[in-house]
Amino acid sequence: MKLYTTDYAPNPRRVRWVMAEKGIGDIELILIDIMSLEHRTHPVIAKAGSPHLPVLELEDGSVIAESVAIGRFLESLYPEPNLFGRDAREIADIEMWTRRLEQRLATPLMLGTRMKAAPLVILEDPNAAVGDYMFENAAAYCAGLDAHLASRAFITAGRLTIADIACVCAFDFARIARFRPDKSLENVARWLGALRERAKVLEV
Ligand SMILES: N[C@@H](CCC(=O)N[C@@H](CS)C(=O)NCC(=O)O)C(=O)O
Repeated sequence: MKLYTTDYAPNPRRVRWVMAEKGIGDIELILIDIMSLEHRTHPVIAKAGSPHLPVLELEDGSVIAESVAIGRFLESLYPEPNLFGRDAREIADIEMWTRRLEQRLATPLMLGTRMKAAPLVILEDPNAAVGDYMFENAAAYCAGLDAHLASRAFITAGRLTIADIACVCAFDFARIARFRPDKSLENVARWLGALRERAKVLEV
């Protein structure tokens, strides 16, 4: 299999993080130069029906897109360590948190960054007001997340899951547009610090 990926982008990084957690070493990484818009004309990426990364190409030449869908596919091939849930209840909780955090936090952070970060003008028409709105929404959600994390080291299930990975990748990406969770949110800071350290060790 081949993973079409790119440096610095949050969604491909989610998949590389899943691969690192699971010790997956037999998927070839194909580096795409997103800043020269290589992804918009690449024939394999075109098969996914949307010019976005990551894309996983299977041995039969078919493709899977969407970072969480790719992660879920990899989990079925490489079950350990479990990142998507071991039983019905865990699967539901992890899905609930992943979707909630995607909609309320990760997407506003990623879109806000695209609207505000000067180098990304190649990909997006910048609009600082829309970017500010996205960041204000993400910042407001962070307060609730801080309360949730007061008694937890991870978002749910008592261990690292795709919900943590999806979120941390968005927080890290938003640093290029200078988004930082409010300093008073100590639980978010502790959680982010621990997971950034983990990602550093895994080199993702
Ligand atoms: N929901 C998709 C989002 C994919 C996406 O937006 N990828 C970005 C990189 S993080 C991209 O390829 N952008 C290219 C562009 O905007 O032209 C996923 O989770 O994989």
